[in-house]
Amino acid sequence: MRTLYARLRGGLLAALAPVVAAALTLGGLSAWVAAGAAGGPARISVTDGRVFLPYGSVAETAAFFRITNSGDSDDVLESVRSPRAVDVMLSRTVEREGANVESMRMVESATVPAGRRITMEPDGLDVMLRPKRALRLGAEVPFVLRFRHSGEVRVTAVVVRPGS
Ligand SMILES: [Cu+2]
Repeated sequence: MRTLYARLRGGLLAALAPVVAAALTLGGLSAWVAAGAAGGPARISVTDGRVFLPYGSVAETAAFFRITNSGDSDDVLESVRSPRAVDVMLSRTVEREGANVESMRMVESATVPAGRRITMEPDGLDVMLRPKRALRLGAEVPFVLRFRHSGEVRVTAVVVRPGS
């Protein structure tokens, strides 16, 4: 999503750079609960779905979710789809070491370790998509996230202004 946010964030980038670097180092992971007894299954919940309202005539946008694994085994997000969008794919923005340059690449999957939470964000993991029809602020867009062990999780994401 780097190109879409470049204009928006241009003025803020200098101030935000140290924070962004720290977030990337953590890889979007944060501790959720202490690891419990070994051997239990993954327990996945998906919350806080958001889709950025596309800019003007730009067709592509991004969606973000918070994925919590409160179980005892890792799980893997393998795909995302939506009946309201095409070209839905996982992507990750990476900052090249020392180069002060960000680039985005598609990724096949994202591991959600046991006892951890992944928070998607514009400078980390996100879901790229191309809405079939124009999105309206506040509308709810349905998504299906498919996990290797937990199967399909249906969630809705609210259309919000980029950055919120
Ligand atoms: Cu992206």
